Amino acid sequence: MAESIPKTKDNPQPPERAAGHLALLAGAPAFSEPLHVGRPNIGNRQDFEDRVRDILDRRWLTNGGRYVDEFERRIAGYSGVEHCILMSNATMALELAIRALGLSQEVIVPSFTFIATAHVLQWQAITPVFCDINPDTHTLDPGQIEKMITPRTTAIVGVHLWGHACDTQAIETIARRHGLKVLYDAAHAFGGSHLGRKIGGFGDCEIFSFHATKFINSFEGGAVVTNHAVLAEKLRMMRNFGFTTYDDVGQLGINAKMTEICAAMGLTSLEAMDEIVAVNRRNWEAYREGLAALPGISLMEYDPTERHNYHYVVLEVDPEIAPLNRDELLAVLHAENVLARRYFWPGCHRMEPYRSLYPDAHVSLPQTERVAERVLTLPTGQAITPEIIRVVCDIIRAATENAQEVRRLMRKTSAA
Ligand code: T4K
Repeated sequence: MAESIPKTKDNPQPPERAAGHLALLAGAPAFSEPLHVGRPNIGNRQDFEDRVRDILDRRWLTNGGRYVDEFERRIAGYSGVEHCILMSNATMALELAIRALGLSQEVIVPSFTFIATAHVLQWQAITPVFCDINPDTHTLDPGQIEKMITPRTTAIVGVHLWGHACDTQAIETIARRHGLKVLYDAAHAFGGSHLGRKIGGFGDCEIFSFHATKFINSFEGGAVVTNHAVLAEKLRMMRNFGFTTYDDVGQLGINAKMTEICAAMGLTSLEAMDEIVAVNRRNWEAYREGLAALPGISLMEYDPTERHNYHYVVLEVDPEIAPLNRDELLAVLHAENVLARRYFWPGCHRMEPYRSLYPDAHVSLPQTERVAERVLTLPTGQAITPEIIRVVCDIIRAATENAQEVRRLMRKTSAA
């Protein structure tokens, strides 16, 4: 059993609020404490504490160990792949996978993603060639990929954003045609399926994140999953300085090992997986009901024929139709202590070093730019209840119904 949610200041319970009573217009915020988007799911504390005690008793803290081994086996088993190589975080996992696959020169990647996906390439002197997305799925648009391929292209990195799988069939057909490697940043997608198969076994390898803010968390953590034994062996060496035996180093390596305590948290979190999915799904459905029929505001759907972790509640605000645009709505929510986030605005290509290095990248990214201006992610997870969601939805409804007044006040505040 995952822990129940105590009514503490970390899990604020909303007061009753009259519709139209917005903090921006008058009065106190709806929530006395901030409602975060990435509040971690904890799982069974007793099981975690028992594991920590065992780790301390056995004095085996890192460099492999019982819990890392078990977490690796369980991730591989769940994802239906032969090999799982745990790492200190998904950024290191991506970086090592890119190096182990021998990528160089140019790699095609979306710009609408967390900055780590681009940084791991640039960090290794590989040019991230930003490719546009499909506005319906927010993942790479296969129709745009071939336009970005040059003789220097070595790979395609797809991102299963929000847990929605990329069009793997189209991507892999293109990759085969041009002799490119394929890897997937599946940081958001653990527990999901695609074409009836578990996410994890697509492309040359896939990368999961187990960061605190993710569906399954190990405080910090990540993994490469793959069916390629040689690649797996190389990655195991690379994450441990390249050691092959106690005394010999067979290749260049680094320290990207996961600790035992992180694996203990990961296992505890994994054991609560079904409950977390159920809560995430319940929350997503509560938002869908609460936000139904609001002009220009839509909740991103999950494909009902596949498995999902329902970890992200993604709102799209169409500025042509909605009475308030995304940023105005964000300001309203923040005034109420609802710390919604505009992931992944403004797109990697609009952040450094990319905006200086590739100032024309935006020309081929019209959908990325459009989507980045519309998206808002809302708080969910085990710290969020349907009662809280009802208040968040009431705030959004009240804001859109009082849009003129909200705008007038915002202008007044920014002029002051
Ligand atoms: N690829 C993709 C597609 C990714 O989204 C990510 C990470 C990666 C690769 C790289 O994975 P890792 O190397 O991190 O394993 C957060 C996470 O730090 C990041 O892991 C995640 N994506 C990204 C989407 O979200 P920030 O900059 O938004 O973090 P921060 O500190 O603002 O926290 C987010 C919210 O969560 C805040 O409202 C506070 C709350 N929070 C956070 C932590 C850490 C808590 O309530 N408790 C906590 O312990 O990046």
